[in-house]
Amino acid sequence: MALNTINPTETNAWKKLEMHYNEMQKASMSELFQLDATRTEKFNLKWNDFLIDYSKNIINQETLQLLQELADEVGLKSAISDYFEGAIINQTENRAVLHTALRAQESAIINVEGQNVVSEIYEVKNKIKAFTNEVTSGARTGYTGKPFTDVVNIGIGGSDLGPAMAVEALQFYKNHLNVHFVSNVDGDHVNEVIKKLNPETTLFVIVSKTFTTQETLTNSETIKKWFLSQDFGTTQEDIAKHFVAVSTNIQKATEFGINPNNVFPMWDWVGGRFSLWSAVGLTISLAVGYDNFDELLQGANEMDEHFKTEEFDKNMPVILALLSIWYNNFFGAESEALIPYTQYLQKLAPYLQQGTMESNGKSVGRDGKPVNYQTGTIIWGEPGTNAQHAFFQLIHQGTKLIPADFIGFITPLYGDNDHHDKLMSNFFAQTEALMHGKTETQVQAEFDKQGVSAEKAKFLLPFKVFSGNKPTNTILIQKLSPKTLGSLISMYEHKIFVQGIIWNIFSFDQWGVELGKQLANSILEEINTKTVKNHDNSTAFLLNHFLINK
Ligand code: G6Q
Repeated sequence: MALNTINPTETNAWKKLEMHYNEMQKASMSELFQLDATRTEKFNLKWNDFLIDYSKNIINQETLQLLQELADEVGLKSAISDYFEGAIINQTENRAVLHTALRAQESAIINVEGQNVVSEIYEVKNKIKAFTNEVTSGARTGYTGKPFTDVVNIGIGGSDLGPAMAVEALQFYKNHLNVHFVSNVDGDHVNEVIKKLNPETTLFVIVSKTFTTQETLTNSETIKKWFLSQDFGTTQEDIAKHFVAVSTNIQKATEFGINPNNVFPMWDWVGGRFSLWSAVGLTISLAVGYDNFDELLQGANEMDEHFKTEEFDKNMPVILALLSIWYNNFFGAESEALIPYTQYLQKLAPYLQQGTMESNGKSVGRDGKPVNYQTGTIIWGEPGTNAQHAFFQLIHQGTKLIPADFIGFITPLYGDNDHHDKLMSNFFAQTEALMHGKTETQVQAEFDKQGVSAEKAKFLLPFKVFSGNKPTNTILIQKLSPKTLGSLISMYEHKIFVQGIIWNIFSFDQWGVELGKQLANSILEEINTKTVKNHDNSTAFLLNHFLINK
């Protein structure tokens, strides 16, 4: 079934939201709190180990009501069913979108073109499990009989960012294996990694859905060449012991020298940026053990069920998506910040940048016509408290409205409460300060207390005032674990989906990325043959400068 093609701006709810925005644009959150002592009770969600307090937003109950009407009018409910049931919702590539099936229970029935895919998924999961156990136990060895000590994930984009983010996030749960990632075609990247490796004890996982990606193939060939260098006494046959692949293209992987038994299949209904739940997550499983990998999937599955079954007013991904639409489309916010108060989630923002911006960075509606409203939000962020010492200035006192998600955990993994209490006091203090700001009276009172002269106070006062009223969501989770990480990622995946449905765009293709792949290939040919062909003046000038000076 095809998704509908409703222009959201033509819905009744949108028109009502525009009028409502005129009333709300000057609303003060601090005042809203003063007027309603039960505000937080109304605007928080509790589910499993998650609490989301979204009361620090420029909303009232009518805002939420109208945003939900918008979701109803664009047919979100039936779109969610289509998504989970394997309908061809990636219409421009004629594919289902079923990363949710990868974390479904074994008893689930999910059909793609009339065939239940769950048993195939579990076959691959069992293969991941067996392989992981062989590597981590030392039963599987390299060409000199030594157990593996290092794993190198070779992939880019969706075949890199998810595993890299999750391995970093789950460092606390890691085993003895050293894990490395090679993604960029920049030769300096791969050479820096090679420098740290011993060929006898290193396992290479080539992750490429297509097995045609220039960066990944170039890096894999460079590593293969290094692996076969005479000093190591390796032979062609040893490749099969040290290289495995994750791909839909078994033939190409075999041509590289990989034993077909060591190719972990994936499916075209898994989009790269949503693929960490498939065999693309093999490196995660190797790094933290299969049971933890399975817990990650379990956590995602539980969030899937929440999203699929919960009413919109209690549904975490839906509420987060609607709030984001409110700021993006009515307040004209240009970006959103994502601030995890844990160093482990330092790669969360880059990871979700791909998920969010590759999915919803579209300007043509599902009806093939250009959209006349804003889509894709820009996501950025860094862990707190580091971010506070850097770009928070602009969030507090800049000219732009930047709604922010603050993600924090109640229990620290190493149990260091001294550090954790300091960390979390910053976490709570920031959202409070962003909301209340600091008034002239408060600043003046501080000056009086400090004995600042009247003249100096007059000069400094405007710079020390904070207007406040900056919206935040506080996402407070019990503890960072494979399971809660799975739920967190799944929550953001579904937020992306909801936004794409409301914006009437196709979230699961990426023609902009495909374009980049083609363009680079034709310029490479010109660099190889040292013949600069027809380009605009600037590009020709740059290419010539590069060729002359290289
Ligand atoms: C993700 C994108 C893109 C893709 C990479 C790698 O949704 O399509 O980031 O994952 O281009 O592609 P391969 O896995 O085919 O090498």
